[in-house]
Amino acid sequence: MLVLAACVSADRGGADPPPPEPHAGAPTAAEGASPGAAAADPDTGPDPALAASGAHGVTRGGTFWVEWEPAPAPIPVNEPFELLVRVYADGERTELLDDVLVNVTGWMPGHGHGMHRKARVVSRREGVHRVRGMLFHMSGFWELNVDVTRQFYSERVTFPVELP
Ligand SMILES: [Cu+2]
Repeated sequence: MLVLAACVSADRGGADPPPPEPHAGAPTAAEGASPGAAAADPDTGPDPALAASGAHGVTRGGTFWVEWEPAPAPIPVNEPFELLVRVYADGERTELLDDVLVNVTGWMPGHGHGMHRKARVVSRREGVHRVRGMLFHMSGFWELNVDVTRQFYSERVTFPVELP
């Protein structure tokens, strides 16, 4: 008992140095994480400003890789624009899928509203979906959502779009 007490006491006595060690370790871990976060994967962290000229990314379940480009580019404020959307099976975007459907919607999370109109796919040829009727009626931060459906299965990818 006395020995244990002494040991505990001794450990506590030596506990002053240990705290600095975890502290020293924590910053190291944080430093290690920062560069990784800074080196954002373009497939998962598109620049909202750049996304106004098109982007690509993977759906949340990791099944589909979506690539889109607006016309005109970049996306104009309060003017109709079209999108060309392609869906691939792989991140290298080499395997174009022609057996999927897409639906595109816009949302302004900061304002809690979407678009005033509903976009629709007007043609789908060889895996290229032409979406007409897009209209981002105000400047600011938009989310461009692409829902990809294959048979009865659907996954979404959200692209941040910043309009000046
Ligand atoms: Cu708004």
